[in-house]
Amino acid sequence: MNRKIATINALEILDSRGNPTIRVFVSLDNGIKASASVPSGASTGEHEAVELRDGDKRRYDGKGMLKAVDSVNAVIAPQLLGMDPTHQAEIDQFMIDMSGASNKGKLGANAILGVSMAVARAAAMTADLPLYRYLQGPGMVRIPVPMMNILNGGKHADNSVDFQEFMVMPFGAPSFAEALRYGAETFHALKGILKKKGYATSVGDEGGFAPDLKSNDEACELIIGAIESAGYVPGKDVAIALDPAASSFFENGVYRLGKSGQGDKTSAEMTQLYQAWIDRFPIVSIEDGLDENDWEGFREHTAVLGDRIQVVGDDIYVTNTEFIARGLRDKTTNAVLIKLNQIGTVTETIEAVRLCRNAGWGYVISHRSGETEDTFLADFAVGMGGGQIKTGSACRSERIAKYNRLLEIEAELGRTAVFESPLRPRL
Ligand code: 2PG
Ligand code: MG
Repeated sequence: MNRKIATINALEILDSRGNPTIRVFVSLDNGIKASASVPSGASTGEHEAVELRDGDKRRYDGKGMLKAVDSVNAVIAPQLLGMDPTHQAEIDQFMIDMSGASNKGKLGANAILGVSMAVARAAAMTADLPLYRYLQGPGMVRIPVPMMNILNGGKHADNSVDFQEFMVMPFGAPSFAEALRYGAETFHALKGILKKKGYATSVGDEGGFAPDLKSNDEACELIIGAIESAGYVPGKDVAIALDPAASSFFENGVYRLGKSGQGDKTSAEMTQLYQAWIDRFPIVSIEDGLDENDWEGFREHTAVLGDRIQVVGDDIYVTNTEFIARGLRDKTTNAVLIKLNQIGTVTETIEAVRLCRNAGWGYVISHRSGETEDTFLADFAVGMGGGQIKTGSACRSERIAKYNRLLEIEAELGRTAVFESPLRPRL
Protein backbone atom coordinates (compact mmCIF):
# COMPACT_ATOMS: atom_id res chain seq x y z
CA MET A 1 0.00 0.00 0.00
CA ASN A 2 1.24 3.46 -0.90
CA ARG A 3 1.70 5.65 2.10
CA LYS A 4 4.79 7.74 1.77
CA ILE A 5 5.09 11.26 3.12
CA ALA A 6 4.75 13.53 0.08
CA THR A 7 4.78 17.01 1.62
CA ILE A 8 5.26 18.65 5.00
CA ASN A 9 4.78 22.34 5.64
CA ALA A 10 4.06 24.64 8.52
CA LEU A 11 2.06 27.78 9.17
CA GLU A 12 2.31 30.34 11.97
CA ILE A 13 -1.13 30.55 13.64
CA LEU A 14 -2.42 32.00 16.92
CA ASP A 15 -3.13 30.16 20.16
CA SER A 16 -5.93 30.82 22.66
CA ARG A 17 -3.96 33.67 24.25
CA GLY A 18 -3.41 35.39 20.92
CA ASN A 19 0.24 34.36 20.81
CA PRO A 20 1.80 32.71 17.78
CA THR A 21 2.08 28.96 17.57
CA ILE A 22 2.57 26.50 14.75
CA ARG A 23 0.33 24.26 12.65
CA VAL A 24 1.92 21.54 10.57
CA PHE A 25 0.40 19.96 7.45
CA VAL A 26 1.41 16.55 6.20
CA SER A 27 0.26 14.97 2.95
CA LEU A 28 0.89 11.43 1.78
CA ASP A 29 1.24 10.12 -1.73
CA ASN A 30 -2.06 8.27 -1.29
CA GLY A 31 -3.88 11.60 -1.09
CA ILE A 32 -4.31 11.68 2.72
CA LYS A 33 -3.89 15.12 4.29
CA ALA A 34 -3.58 15.79 8.01
CA SER A 35 -2.61 18.67 10.24
CA ALA A 36 -1.87 19.33 13.91
CA SER A 37 -1.37 22.41 16.08
CA VAL A 38 1.00 22.81 18.99
CA PRO A 39 0.05 24.22 22.43
CA SER A 40 2.22 26.40 24.68
CA GLY A 41 2.60 26.68 28.46
CA ALA A 42 3.01 29.69 30.75
CA SER A 43 4.13 28.07 34.02
CA THR A 44 6.74 25.97 32.25
CA GLY A 45 9.09 23.51 33.96
CA GLU A 46 12.79 24.37 33.96
CA HIS A 47 13.79 21.26 32.01
CA GLU A 48 11.07 21.24 29.35
CA ALA A 49 12.00 20.72 25.71
CA VAL A 50 12.81 24.15 24.29
CA GLU A 51 10.24 26.02 22.20
CA LEU A 52 11.78 28.03 19.35
CA ARG A 53 10.49 31.63 19.14
CA ASP A 54 11.81 34.35 16.86
CA GLY A 55 12.89 36.87 19.49
CA ASP A 56 12.25 39.62 16.93
CA LYS A 57 10.58 42.36 18.98
CA ARG A 58 9.05 43.89 15.84
CA ARG A 59 6.67 40.95 15.52
CA TYR A 60 4.38 39.70 18.30
CA ASP A 61 6.72 41.12 20.92
CA GLY A 62 9.38 38.55 20.01
CA LYS A 63 7.01 35.57 20.25
CA GLY A 64 6.75 34.94 16.49
CA MET A 65 7.21 31.40 15.21
CA LEU A 66 8.64 32.00 11.76
CA LYS A 67 11.92 30.32 12.74
CA ALA A 68 10.00 27.21 13.82
CA VAL A 69 8.04 27.33 10.55
CA ASP A 70 11.35 27.51 8.73
CA SER A 71 12.69 24.53 10.73
CA VAL A 72 9.78 22.48 9.43
CA ASN A 73 9.78 23.71 5.85
CA ALA A 74 13.50 23.98 5.17
CA VAL A 75 15.17 21.51 7.53
CA ILE A 76 12.80 18.75 8.68
CA ALA A 77 10.57 18.33 5.62
CA PRO A 78 13.30 17.55 3.05
CA GLN A 79 14.66 14.83 5.34
CA LEU A 80 11.34 13.09 5.98
CA LEU A 81 9.84 13.02 2.50
CA GLY A 82 9.35 9.47 1.28
CA MET A 83 9.20 8.00 4.79
CA ASP A 84 6.35 5.78 5.94
CA PRO A 85 4.18 7.74 8.45
CA THR A 86 3.44 4.59 10.44
CA HIS A 87 7.12 4.49 11.38
CA GLN A 88 6.49 7.09 14.09
CA ALA A 89 9.38 6.09 16.36
CA GLU A 90 11.87 6.26 13.49
CA ILE A 91 10.58 9.64 12.31
CA ASP A 92 10.63 11.09 15.83
CA GLN A 93 14.14 9.75 16.47
CA PHE A 94 15.30 11.28 13.20
CA MET A 95 14.09 14.71 14.35
CA ILE A 96 15.61 14.26 17.82
CA ASP A 97 18.95 13.44 16.22
CA MET A 98 18.70 16.42 13.86
CA SER A 99 18.24 18.74 16.83
CA GLY A 100 21.30 17.32 18.60
CA ALA A 101 22.06 18.12 22.24
CA SER A 102 19.91 21.26 22.36
CA ASN A 103 16.91 19.72 24.22
CA LYS A 104 15.16 20.19 20.83
CA GLY A 105 15.87 23.91 20.89
CA LYS A 106 17.89 23.90 17.67
CA LEU A 107 14.92 22.98 15.50
CA GLY A 108 12.35 23.90 18.15
CA ALA A 109 10.32 21.43 20.22
CA ASN A 110 7.28 23.21 18.77
CA ALA A 111 8.37 22.46 15.20
CA ILE A 112 9.24 18.85 16.02
CA LEU A 113 6.02 18.16 17.92
CA GLY A 114 3.87 19.67 15.16
CA VAL A 115 5.42 17.27 12.64
CA SER A 116 5.22 14.34 15.06
CA MET A 117 1.50 14.88 15.75
CA ALA A 118 0.56 15.52 12.13
CA VAL A 119 2.43 12.36 11.07
CA ALA A 120 0.51 10.32 13.69
CA ARG A 121 -2.74 11.70 12.38
CA ALA A 122 -1.87 10.96 8.76
CA ALA A 123 -0.87 7.42 9.71
CA ALA A 124 -4.17 6.87 11.55
CA MET A 125 -6.11 8.14 8.53
CA THR A 126 -4.15 5.86 6.25
CA ALA A 127 -4.95 2.92 8.49
CA ASP A 128 -8.59 4.11 8.37
CA LEU A 129 -8.71 4.22 12.16
CA PRO A 130 -9.75 6.95 14.56
CA LEU A 131 -6.62 8.48 16.10
CA TYR A 132 -7.30 7.06 19.57
CA ARG A 133 -7.64 3.55 18.14
CA TYR A 134 -4.50 3.90 16.06
CA LEU A 135 -2.57 5.03 19.16
CA GLN A 136 -4.02 2.38 21.43
CA GLY A 137 -4.35 -0.70 19.30
CA PRO A 138 -7.19 -3.19 19.79
CA GLY A 139 -8.87 -3.80 23.13
CA MET A 140 -11.04 -2.08 25.68
CA VAL A 141 -11.38 1.67 25.26
CA ARG A 142 -11.37 3.85 28.34
CA ILE A 143 -12.72 7.40 28.28
CA PRO A 144 -10.89 9.65 30.75
CA VAL A 145 -12.41 11.39 33.76
CA PRO A 146 -11.91 15.14 33.34
CA MET A 147 -10.13 17.36 35.85
CA MET A 148 -11.83 20.70 35.19
CA ASN A 149 -10.03 23.84 36.33
CA ILE A 150 -12.83 26.10 37.53
CA LEU A 151 -11.11 28.44 40.00
CA ASN A 152 -7.70 30.07 39.75
CA GLY A 153 -5.12 31.69 41.95
CA GLY A 154 -1.34 31.87 41.97
CA LYS A 155 0.31 33.51 38.98
CA HIS A 156 -2.91 33.04 37.02
CA ALA A 157 -5.04 35.45 39.07
CA ASP A 158 -4.83 38.76 40.86
CA ASN A 159 -6.32 37.61 44.17
CA SER A 160 -5.28 36.32 47.62
CA VAL A 161 -5.07 32.69 46.57
CA ASP A 162 -1.58 31.16 46.36
CA PHE A 163 -2.51 27.99 44.51
CA GLN A 164 -2.85 28.04 40.75
CA GLU A 165 -5.61 25.57 39.87
CA PHE A 166 -8.68 24.33 41.71
CA MET A 167 -10.28 21.59 39.66
CA VAL A 168 -13.45 19.55 39.95
CA MET A 169 -13.30 15.89 39.08
CA PRO A 170 -16.77 14.41 38.46
CA PHE A 171 -15.52 10.90 39.09
CA GLY A 172 -18.78 9.47 40.43
CA ALA A 173 -20.59 9.92 37.11
CA PRO A 174 -21.63 6.84 35.15
CA SER A 175 -20.28 8.07 31.80
CA PHE A 176 -18.10 10.79 30.33
CA ALA A 177 -21.16 12.65 29.04
CA GLU A 178 -22.63 12.67 32.53
CA ALA A 179 -19.31 13.66 34.08
CA LEU A 180 -19.09 16.61 31.74
CA ARG A 181 -22.63 17.59 32.69
CA TYR A 182 -21.81 17.37 36.42
CA GLY A 183 -18.71 19.49 35.84
CA ALA A 184 -20.47 22.10 33.69
CA GLU A 185 -23.36 22.37 36.14
CA THR A 186 -20.90 22.85 39.00
CA PHE A 187 -19.13 25.53 36.95
CA HIS A 188 -22.42 27.38 36.42
CA ALA A 189 -23.40 26.97 40.08
CA LEU A 190 -20.03 28.45 41.07
CA LYS A 191 -20.68 31.41 38.77
CA GLY A 192 -24.02 31.99 40.52
CA ILE A 193 -22.40 31.84 43.97
CA LEU A 194 -19.60 34.21 42.97
CA LYS A 195 -22.13 36.67 41.53
CA LYS A 196 -24.21 36.57 44.70
CA LYS A 197 -21.14 37.33 46.77
CA GLY A 198 -20.24 40.24 44.53
CA TYR A 199 -17.15 38.56 43.07
CA ALA A 200 -15.97 38.90 39.47
CA THR A 201 -16.99 36.11 37.12
CA SER A 202 -14.58 36.77 34.26
CA VAL A 203 -12.48 33.76 33.31
CA GLY A 204 -8.76 33.13 32.91
CA ASP A 205 -6.65 31.33 30.32
CA GLU A 206 -8.06 27.89 31.06
CA GLY A 207 -11.66 29.03 31.54
CA GLY A 208 -11.64 29.05 35.35
CA PHE A 209 -12.91 31.97 37.41
CA ALA A 210 -10.34 34.21 39.05
CA PRO A 211 -12.29 36.22 41.67
CA ASP A 212 -10.57 38.37 44.26
CA LEU A 213 -10.96 35.79 47.03
CA LYS A 214 -9.65 36.40 50.53
CA SER A 215 -7.88 33.10 51.16
CA ASN A 216 -6.88 29.69 49.88
CA ASP A 217 -9.53 28.11 52.09
CA GLU A 218 -12.29 30.23 50.63
CA ALA A 219 -11.54 28.77 47.19
CA CYS A 220 -12.23 25.23 48.43
CA GLU A 221 -15.27 26.32 50.43
CA LEU A 222 -16.82 27.99 47.38
CA ILE A 223 -16.25 24.90 45.24
CA ILE A 224 -17.90 22.67 47.84
CA GLY A 225 -20.84 25.09 47.86
CA ALA A 226 -21.02 24.93 44.06
CA ILE A 227 -20.93 21.12 43.96
CA GLU A 228 -23.77 20.97 46.49
CA SER A 229 -25.80 23.68 44.85
CA ALA A 230 -25.54 21.80 41.54
CA GLY A 231 -27.12 18.84 43.35
CA TYR A 232 -24.07 16.62 43.80
CA VAL A 233 -22.36 15.10 46.80
CA PRO A 234 -18.80 16.40 47.30
CA GLY A 235 -16.36 13.51 47.40
CA LYS A 236 -18.87 11.03 46.06
CA ASP A 237 -20.06 12.49 42.77
CA VAL A 238 -17.57 15.30 42.35
CA ALA A 239 -14.19 15.61 44.04
CA ILE A 240 -11.54 18.32 44.11
CA ALA A 241 -8.11 18.15 42.47
CA LEU A 242 -5.44 20.82 42.96
CA ASP A 243 -2.46 22.09 41.04
CA PRO A 244 -0.80 24.54 43.44
CA ALA A 245 2.09 24.90 40.91
CA ALA A 246 4.34 25.34 43.93
CA SER A 247 7.45 26.20 41.86
CA SER A 248 5.78 29.54 41.23
CA PHE A 249 5.82 30.50 44.93
CA PHE A 250 9.07 28.79 45.95
CA GLU A 251 11.72 31.41 46.64
CA ASN A 252 15.12 31.14 48.32
CA GLY A 253 14.39 27.73 49.78
CA VAL A 254 10.94 28.51 51.21
CA TYR A 255 7.36 28.28 50.07
CA ARG A 256 6.13 31.86 50.20
CA LEU A 257 2.38 31.98 50.73
CA GLY A 258 2.52 35.70 50.23
CA LYS A 259 -0.79 36.27 48.50
CA SER A 260 -2.85 34.77 51.29
CA GLY A 261 -0.60 36.14 54.04
CA GLN A 262 0.04 32.65 55.46
CA GLY A 263 3.77 33.34 55.50
CA ASP A 264 6.79 31.22 54.59
CA LYS A 265 6.65 27.44 54.88
CA THR A 266 9.09 24.55 54.67
CA SER A 267 8.31 21.46 52.56
CA ALA A 268 7.14 19.63 55.68
CA GLU A 269 4.88 22.52 56.66
CA MET A 270 3.38 22.61 53.17
CA THR A 271 2.67 18.89 53.43
CA GLN A 272 0.99 19.48 56.82
CA LEU A 273 -1.11 22.22 55.28
CA TYR A 274 -2.23 19.90 52.47
CA GLN A 275 -2.93 17.18 55.01
CA ALA A 276 -5.22 19.49 56.97
CA TRP A 277 -6.97 20.39 53.72
CA ILE A 278 -7.43 16.74 52.78
CA ASP A 279 -9.06 16.22 56.20
CA ARG A 280 -11.48 19.08 55.55
CA PHE A 281 -12.17 18.87 51.83
CA PRO A 282 -12.73 15.98 49.40
CA ILE A 283 -9.36 16.41 47.67
CA VAL A 284 -8.31 13.35 45.68
CA SER A 285 -5.31 14.61 43.72
CA ILE A 286 -2.57 17.22 44.25
CA GLU A 287 -0.19 18.11 41.42
CA ASP A 288 3.04 20.05 41.99
CA GLY A 289 2.35 20.51 45.69
CA LEU A 290 6.07 21.28 46.04
CA ASP A 291 8.82 22.87 43.94
CA GLU A 292 10.19 21.15 40.82
CA ASN A 293 13.65 20.75 42.37
CA ASP A 294 12.48 19.67 45.83
CA TRP A 295 12.97 15.92 45.27
CA GLU A 296 13.60 15.25 48.96
CA GLY A 297 10.56 17.23 50.05
CA PHE A 298 8.42 15.41 47.50
CA ARG A 299 9.54 12.04 48.80
CA GLU A 300 8.37 12.91 52.30
CA HIS A 301 5.21 14.56 50.91
CA THR A 302 4.34 11.32 49.08
CA ALA A 303 5.22 9.18 52.09
CA VAL A 304 2.73 11.19 54.16
CA LEU A 305 -0.05 11.78 51.59
CA GLY A 306 0.42 9.04 49.00
CA ASP A 307 -1.95 6.56 50.64
CA ARG A 308 -4.77 9.06 50.73
CA ILE A 309 -4.49 10.93 47.46
CA GLN A 310 -2.90 10.90 44.04
CA VAL A 311 0.37 12.85 44.19
CA VAL A 312 1.11 14.11 40.68
CA GLY A 313 4.44 15.43 39.40
CA ASP A 314 4.34 17.92 36.53
CA ASP A 315 7.25 20.40 36.46
CA ILE A 316 9.51 17.96 38.33
CA TYR A 317 9.27 15.36 35.52
CA VAL A 318 8.46 17.44 32.42
CA THR A 319 7.24 14.19 30.76
CA ASN A 320 10.87 13.10 30.54
CA THR A 321 11.52 9.38 31.12
CA GLU A 322 14.87 10.09 32.84
CA PHE A 323 13.19 12.19 35.52
CA ILE A 324 10.21 9.82 35.79
CA ALA A 325 12.58 6.86 36.26
CA ARG A 326 14.26 8.73 39.12
CA GLY A 327 10.82 9.43 40.61
CA LEU A 328 9.93 5.74 40.38
CA ARG A 329 13.17 4.75 42.08
CA ASP A 330 12.80 7.27 44.89
CA LYS A 331 9.00 7.10 45.27
CA THR A 332 8.93 10.84 44.67
CA THR A 333 5.23 10.87 43.72
CA ASN A 334 2.72 8.21 42.71
CA ALA A 335 1.51 9.78 39.45
CA VAL A 336 2.72 11.91 36.55
CA LEU A 337 1.27 14.74 34.50
CA ILE A 338 1.82 14.07 30.81
CA LYS A 339 2.22 16.93 28.32
CA LEU A 340 3.23 16.28 24.72
CA ASN A 341 5.05 19.57 24.28
CA GLN A 342 7.09 19.22 27.48
CA ILE A 343 9.07 16.47 25.79
CA GLY A 344 8.38 17.24 22.14
CA THR A 345 7.49 14.03 20.28
CA VAL A 346 4.57 11.60 20.29
CA THR A 347 6.92 8.63 20.69
CA GLU A 348 8.67 10.00 23.78
CA THR A 349 5.32 10.93 25.33
CA ILE A 350 4.08 7.38 24.81
CA GLU A 351 7.30 6.11 26.40
CA ALA A 352 6.63 8.28 29.46
CA VAL A 353 3.11 6.85 29.71
CA ARG A 354 4.42 3.31 29.35
CA LEU A 355 6.86 3.83 32.19
CA CYS A 356 4.04 5.02 34.48
CA ARG A 357 1.70 2.22 33.44
CA ASN A 358 4.30 -0.50 33.98
CA ALA A 359 4.98 0.84 37.46
CA GLY A 360 1.30 0.95 38.33
CA TRP A 361 1.44 4.73 38.63
CA GLY A 362 -1.38 7.04 37.63
CA TYR A 363 -0.96 9.47 34.77
CA VAL A 364 -2.99 12.46 33.66
CA ILE A 365 -2.91 13.61 30.05
CA SER A 366 -2.83 17.41 30.10
CA HIS A 367 -3.39 20.48 27.96
CA ARG A 368 -1.31 23.68 28.22
CA SER A 369 -2.59 27.06 29.28
CA GLY A 370 -2.09 28.25 25.69
CA GLU A 371 -4.12 25.92 23.46
CA THR A 372 -5.71 25.72 20.03
CA GLU A 373 -8.85 24.16 18.63
CA ASP A 374 -6.89 20.97 17.89
CA THR A 375 -8.44 17.91 19.59
CA PHE A 376 -5.38 15.65 19.34
CA LEU A 377 -5.22 15.61 23.14
CA ALA A 378 -8.65 14.00 23.51
CA ASP A 379 -7.74 11.09 21.24
CA PHE A 380 -4.35 10.84 22.88
CA ALA A 381 -5.89 10.58 26.35
CA VAL A 382 -8.25 7.83 25.19
CA GLY A 383 -5.45 6.05 23.35
CA MET A 384 -3.21 6.07 26.44
CA GLY A 385 -5.97 4.53 28.55
CA GLY A 386 -5.04 6.08 31.90
CA GLY A 387 -8.54 7.27 32.68
CA GLN A 388 -7.66 10.91 33.43
CA ILE A 389 -7.45 14.12 31.41
CA LYS A 390 -6.88 17.71 32.49
CA THR A 391 -8.12 20.09 29.83
CA GLY A 392 -9.64 23.12 31.46
CA SER A 393 -12.95 24.47 32.55
CA ALA A 394 -16.45 24.19 31.12
CA CYS A 395 -16.01 27.20 28.85
CA ARG A 396 -13.63 28.55 26.17
CA SER A 397 -13.80 26.74 22.87
CA GLU A 398 -10.19 25.55 22.84
CA ARG A 399 -10.98 23.58 26.04
CA ILE A 400 -14.49 22.52 25.03
CA ALA A 401 -13.20 21.24 21.69
CA LYS A 402 -11.41 18.46 23.57
CA TYR A 403 -14.48 17.66 25.68
CA ASN A 404 -16.69 17.60 22.60
CA ARG A 405 -14.31 15.21 20.90
CA LEU A 406 -14.47 12.92 23.96
CA LEU A 407 -18.28 13.03 23.79
CA GLU A 408 -18.04 12.02 20.15
CA ILE A 409 -15.71 9.12 20.92
CA GLU A 410 -17.92 7.87 23.74
CA ALA A 411 -21.03 8.07 21.56
CA GLU A 412 -19.25 6.28 18.71
CA LEU A 413 -18.23 3.42 20.99
CA GLY A 414 -21.59 3.09 22.73
CA ARG A 415 -21.67 0.43 25.41
CA THR A 416 -18.17 -0.77 24.74
CA ALA A 417 -16.69 2.44 26.17
CA VAL A 418 -15.43 2.14 29.73
CA PHE A 419 -15.71 5.12 32.05
CA GLU A 420 -14.18 4.38 35.39
CA SER A 421 -12.07 6.66 37.54
CA PRO A 422 -8.73 5.30 38.75
CA LEU A 423 -9.44 7.34 41.92
CA ARG A 424 -12.09 5.97 44.25
CA PRO A 425 -14.61 8.10 46.12
CA ARG A 426 -13.41 8.55 49.68
CA LEU A 427 -16.79 8.55 51.42
C1 2PG B 1 0.07 23.24 34.43
C2 2PG B 1 -0.29 23.79 33.07
C3 2PG B 1 -1.63 23.40 32.53
P1 2PG B 1 0.94 25.68 31.81
O1 2PG B 1 0.76 23.91 35.22
O2 2PG B 1 -0.24 22.10 34.72
O3 2PG B 1 -2.69 23.66 33.38
O4 2PG B 1 -0.09 25.17 32.94
O5 2PG B 1 0.49 25.15 30.51
O6 2PG B 1 0.88 27.19 31.90
O7 2PG B 1 2.30 25.16 32.20
MG1 MG C 1 0.89 21.78 36.57
